[in-house]
Amino acid sequence: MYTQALSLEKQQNTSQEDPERLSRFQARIDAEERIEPTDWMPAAYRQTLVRQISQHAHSEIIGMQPEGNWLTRAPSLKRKLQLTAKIQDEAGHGLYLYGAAETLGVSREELVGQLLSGKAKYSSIFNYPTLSWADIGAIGWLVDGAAIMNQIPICRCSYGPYARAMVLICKEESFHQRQGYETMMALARGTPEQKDMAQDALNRWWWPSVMMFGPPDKDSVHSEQAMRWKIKRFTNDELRQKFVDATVPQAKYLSLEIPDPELAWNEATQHWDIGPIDWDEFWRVVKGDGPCNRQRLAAKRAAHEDGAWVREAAEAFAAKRAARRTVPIAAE
Ligand code: BYC
Repeated sequence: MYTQALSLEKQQNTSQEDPERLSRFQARIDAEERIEPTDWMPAAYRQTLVRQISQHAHSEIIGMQPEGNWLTRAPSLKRKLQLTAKIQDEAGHGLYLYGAAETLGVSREELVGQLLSGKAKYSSIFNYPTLSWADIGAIGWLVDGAAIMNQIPICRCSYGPYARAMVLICKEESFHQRQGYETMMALARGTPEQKDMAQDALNRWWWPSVMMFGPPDKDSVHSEQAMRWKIKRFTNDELRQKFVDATVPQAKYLSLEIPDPELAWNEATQHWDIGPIDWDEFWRVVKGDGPCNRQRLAAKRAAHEDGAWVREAAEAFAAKRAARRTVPIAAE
């Protein structure tokens, strides 16, 4: 179906820059209509979605690695089960999102190839190491907390398959956030050493989580157009502020200190002001020079190679089944 839609679009592409057609498309977006895979869409809208959805999928897949690091060392059976389930959820999110990207006419092989070659981006946050068990709590609390803040509005994205995929994903992320916060709460109320672990994890994950929302609005190259197309509903800075406002009271409740001496309540704006963000660090990590970028890609490449036999077996099985299905029809 999607191949048909794509070839139809190729014919239509000749008139793609047709201003009337573009304004009809924009009018549908403005009227909050959902765009579906077989609908006409500007090539740039398609490209923006493929870029964003595939980066999102890669992030879910690479995001399994820092957490996977603690599976064998979780402090109890209950914690191990929780973490296993959470990591499985992330894998599911990745597959859902690759599926949503495929509706735009790009194959999963191509997208995974872009990740393995280092061409595709994934979230900066997953290039930081998980040094202690408390990091698992901090990831759930802060990283999933940031993810929810960013992703709830995507449930209202103008592109149907992405918006629908986000509904289930957000429900699960919300559960992950609670699991992380509860882990932090157990540590923060535990022994002094456990509380120190929780504080140390917050110290290391706070700024990378704040950076997750992307560059400041003035440097965000895609925001303006993505907002016009209602792919994004809030700018990077707006979402970052929402995250800070929601998280500061949560840290207070844990009696943990956010590692920002300039953090202050602003009576005039009714928001928390934060100190300067180290954007040099952000861009270093995004460009491949974070603490774990090489390790993450190497692990993904090795897993992909090790899994070649599974893909081959699945293909052979599918071919066998297809051949079986054609026999009775041929006999008729
Ligand atoms: N890391 O113009 P901008 C998760 C790039 S999954 C790396 O503002 P845009 C979770 C950006 O791609 C987390 N790169 O871009 C999973 C662009 O470069 P390109 C992922 C970043 O797209 C498991 C350039 O900077 N979430 O939460 O309008 C367990 C300029 O940026 C980052 C999603 O993917 C970054 N942090 O806005 C737990 C959500 N930020 O592409 C949790 C969907 C920016 O031109 N994605 N860049 O080469 C989005 O909402 C948007 O794509 C972003 C960026 C807000 C991330």
